[in-house]
Amino acid sequence: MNFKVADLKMAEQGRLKIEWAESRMPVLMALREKARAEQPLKGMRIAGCLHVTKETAVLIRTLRAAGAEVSWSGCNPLSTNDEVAAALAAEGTSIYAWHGLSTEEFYWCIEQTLAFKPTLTLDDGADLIFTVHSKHPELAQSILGGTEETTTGVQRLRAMAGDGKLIYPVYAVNDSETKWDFDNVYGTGQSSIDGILRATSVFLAGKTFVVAGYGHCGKGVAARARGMGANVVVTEVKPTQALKAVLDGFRVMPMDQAARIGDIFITATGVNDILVGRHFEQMKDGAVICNTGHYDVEIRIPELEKLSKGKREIRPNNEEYTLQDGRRIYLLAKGRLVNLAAAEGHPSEVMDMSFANQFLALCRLAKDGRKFEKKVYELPPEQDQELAFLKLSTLGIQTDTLSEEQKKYMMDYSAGT
Ligand code: XFA
Repeated sequence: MNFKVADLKMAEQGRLKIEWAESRMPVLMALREKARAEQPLKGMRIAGCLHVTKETAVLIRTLRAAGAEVSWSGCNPLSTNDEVAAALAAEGTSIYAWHGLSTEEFYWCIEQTLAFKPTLTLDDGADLIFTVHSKHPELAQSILGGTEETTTGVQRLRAMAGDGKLIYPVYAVNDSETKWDFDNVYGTGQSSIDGILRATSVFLAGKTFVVAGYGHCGKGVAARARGMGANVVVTEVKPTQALKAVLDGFRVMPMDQAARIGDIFITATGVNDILVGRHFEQMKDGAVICNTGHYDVEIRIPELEKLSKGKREIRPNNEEYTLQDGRRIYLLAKGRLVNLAAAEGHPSEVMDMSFANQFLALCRLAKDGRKFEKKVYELPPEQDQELAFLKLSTLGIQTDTLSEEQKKYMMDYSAGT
């Protein structure tokens, strides 16, 4: 038995979930059909350590259709969907993942995937690559390269490469425009609103909706909240970002002012202590507060606790805090990422782009990995264009193309102005 999952009997439910995701992931499906004929991953053994979700299952099926053998573990004990894991095991993927596994079990699962002597690795958070480096450096001899999905993972790998410690080449999939831009702006934008609605069922039209941080995530959330008729206020620290928010038509002010007028607050800064005691003291009765930025540090919950005389869970993912004077503040998802805790994370259509980048990165490594240095590589910008073009085609949308004369005009510097 080359798998360990919670319960194989869940496979049928898992298959339905995967099929639904497949119907929403046209780019990966198009790449799969092409790869079935061309077999770009023939002979490759891929070890993956990535959230076991229905979207990841679509990626795994694509890797296998392209000729690879695959061995998988989940990268987070809480993101594994047991039904999906069962479906993958039942169709012959060697997968070691179940919901809620312990840290010890997590590393056991990674060891199982490495026992299969991979030629390529795929990471989300770099745990697999780190395990190869620290425990099985000899495996690097037969590893052509790896990929990394996240910002944090890429940062760590760059630090390693800087110290000359990286023992095989890695593609920073995160840094592709069709990955982070679409994840952060469009994925986080929709899923955060989705989380707020599921946890509260509030009417957004006419509400004052305060977005802390106008980076990619904040920008996406602000745009979607406005689309639902909310009156959006942005808070920022960086002048260029604040100016962009102003020119995009949002009101910008310090949180000390916004705290008094907001109905709904969402933090998307990546920094700690964005909403703190003095803000809670000023908020209106009924204010809703949540976070879609960095873990659970953006809202200083201990201060909310201290200011409150009582709290109760009024709905799932929604805690009502009653302050000394009777005002109520509603904290969603305990200040953790509201789009993960109260909704379902990025929609499949968004993961389609990230995972298409993963797939093409692995194909590049299979073809040319031997020629690469032990560094962190970015994917070529042409790949972004190729994927965006594919996504547009699946939406039935065509664009204009430059004529030869236009291209010549653009390149010409002899004529002056
Ligand atoms: C769970 C993901 C994390 C799920 C799975 C089930 C549900 C919700 C935990 C994840 C990431 Cl840390 O998937 C989410 Cl019910 N994703 C990625 C994702 N988001 N990330 C929003 O959806 C991006 C990110 C995050 C959270 C970057 C940096 C820090 C935190 C994997 C995935 N998502 C699609 C799920 N659709 C059901 O496959």
